[in-house]
Amino acid sequence: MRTQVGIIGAGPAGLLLSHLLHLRGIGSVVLERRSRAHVERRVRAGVLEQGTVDTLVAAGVGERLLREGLVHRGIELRHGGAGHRVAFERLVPGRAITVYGQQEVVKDLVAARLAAGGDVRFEVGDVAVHDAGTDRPHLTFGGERLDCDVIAGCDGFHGVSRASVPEGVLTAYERDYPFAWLGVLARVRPSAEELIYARSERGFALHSMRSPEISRFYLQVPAGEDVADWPDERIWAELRARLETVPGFTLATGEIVEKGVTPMRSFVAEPMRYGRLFLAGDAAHIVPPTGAKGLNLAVADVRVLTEALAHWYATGSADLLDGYSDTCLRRVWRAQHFSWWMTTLLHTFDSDDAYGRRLQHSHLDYVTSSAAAATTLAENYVGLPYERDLPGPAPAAAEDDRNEGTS
Ligand code: RFL
Ligand code: PHB
Repeated sequence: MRTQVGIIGAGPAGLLLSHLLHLRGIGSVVLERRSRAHVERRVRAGVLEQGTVDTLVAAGVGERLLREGLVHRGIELRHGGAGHRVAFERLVPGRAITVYGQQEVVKDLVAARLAAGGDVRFEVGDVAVHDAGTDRPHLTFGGERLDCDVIAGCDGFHGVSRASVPEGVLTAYERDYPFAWLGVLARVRPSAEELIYARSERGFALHSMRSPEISRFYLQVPAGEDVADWPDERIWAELRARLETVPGFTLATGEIVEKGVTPMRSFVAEPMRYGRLFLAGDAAHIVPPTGAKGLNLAVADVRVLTEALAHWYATGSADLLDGYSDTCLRRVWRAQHFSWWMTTLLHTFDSDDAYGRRLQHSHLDYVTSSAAAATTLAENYVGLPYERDLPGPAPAAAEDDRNEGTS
């Protein structure tokens, strides 16, 4: 069997890549280890940057997103007995986020791929990458062989793509955090219109949502926590203790329909490429979810990869493919910093001494009282524009070049 681009993984990265390539007339086959029902039910991200929404809409998969997605023009930071709104409309005019579940994005993409006759195979076991360092890469799975021009590793953090790269090619940069997030989905109306990022002495809590009837919550818990130790009553009591810290706020409670513990990790593999294998999304990098960036980075990566592949097929020039990793890494590292920054701003660290806690309070006070600091948060949270993803020198360097030319 042969295709142009062999894609491993039917998460947002793999599915969107397959769809964007299709729109450029480039064929692909997507190989996914889990069942369709499983990937469509997996509860994960919820915050889409403006650029992600624009990408999905332009690709023709945004119809339900535009209808059902909740547009938010601010978030609340809650600490020290007060709530502070970070108002996007004032700080970053014209930019907003949309709350729409990742599994809904996945459902929309699967439906679009299948409607267009796309080849997406679920429950495909033992996918293996071969000869990625040559110009004849191929994949094997279940006794079959898929020859391709290039392979896209979109198989998440625990996939086979990155693991197949020979020792010494990639450099990993990482940081673990001494806590995890307990995520909860509940059948109850949201208790506020916007997301609430709450820092308390008991730990971080996040109030989010999926729809006017479904709320999504997260609690900072110790790393390695067992979800069995969190019966529903304990979850509600802890959410109340961390969120009901401002006058007049009452947490609405209801039936908990899903809960799970997610480790917190920062990770980047460089370069995001080995020969004809290109890594995209969580296969190449992980951010702690506090900045809501993981899914958005996956979308940004596959946009860049699509452009690079389209250019290669149209002209034979590998210039953009050669720039793929550097182009993506610029956005990736900005998101790494922002996600680490939000995480350290809002979580409690057992290791923190009195000095560390004072620093954190001062930082929170600054972000919630200075327009400059709040603008930094807002600009990163709603997402930086895609112009940053153009190959070539960073804007500052370009400016210097111009100055030199005119002096
Ligand atoms: P995915 O979604 O992990 O998809 C990878 C796919 O590859 C499959 N796979 C394989 N298939 C074949 N062979 C193999 N050997 C395979 N190994 C794996 C897997 O089954 C899966 O279907 O990676 P992708 O596409 O790169 O997408 C990344 C996002 O899923 C991730 O970054 C986000 O969910 C992160 N994230 C958030 N991102 C945001 O932008 N905004 C948020 O609000 C946000 N909140 C979150 C999050 C992630 C969370 N968890 C659970 C990690 C909240 C949480 C709690
Ligand atoms: C979510 O709604 O799942 C969500 C929102 C904001 C985050 C992370 C997750 O920072």
